[in-house]
Amino acid sequence: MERTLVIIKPDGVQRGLIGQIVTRFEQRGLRLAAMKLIRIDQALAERHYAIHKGKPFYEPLIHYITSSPVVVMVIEGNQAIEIVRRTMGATNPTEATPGTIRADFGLEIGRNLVHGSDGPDTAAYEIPLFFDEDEILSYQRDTDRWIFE
Ligand code: IDP
Ligand code: MG
Repeated sequence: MERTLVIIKPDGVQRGLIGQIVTRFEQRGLRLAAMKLIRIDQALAERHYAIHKGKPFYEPLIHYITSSPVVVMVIEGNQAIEIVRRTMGATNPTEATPGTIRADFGLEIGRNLVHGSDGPDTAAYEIPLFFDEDEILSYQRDTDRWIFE
């Protein structure tokens, strides 16, 4: 099982899309291992987006992600990282395939609703930024045998 960090960004929360976005992941069969509503402060935003420091969109990105509460989740499943990324769609909603979250709910790259870790190393870095080990739950669902082969 792979774990990935997902964030419903401030626009998703403000626009009342938490339920619909969580549903996209739930209906695929992915399993929630952790979830909470938080406000990301400046220091946490800078750690989370450290890789983008110096890029032209960095300052607006930090402002955006700290501007209002977000929902953070740990989502798990076989190949969860890639499946979450493909469920979210391309970074720029203009290029995202219809049927993905970013295409179906978004228009602009700086308001693209969701974050998902982009690889195993990134997930291993990002998850502990947001969750203590005891906040991440290991459990089985009765439906798992109908979802995981
Ligand atoms: P990702 O979220 O699909 O992994 P990244 O390249 O890691 O995309 O960029 C992180 C976030 O920074 C994006 O989700 C988006 O919110 C923002 N971003 C990336 N590129 C641009 C840009 O060119 N203009 C404005 N915002 C951008
Ligand atoms: Mg990224």
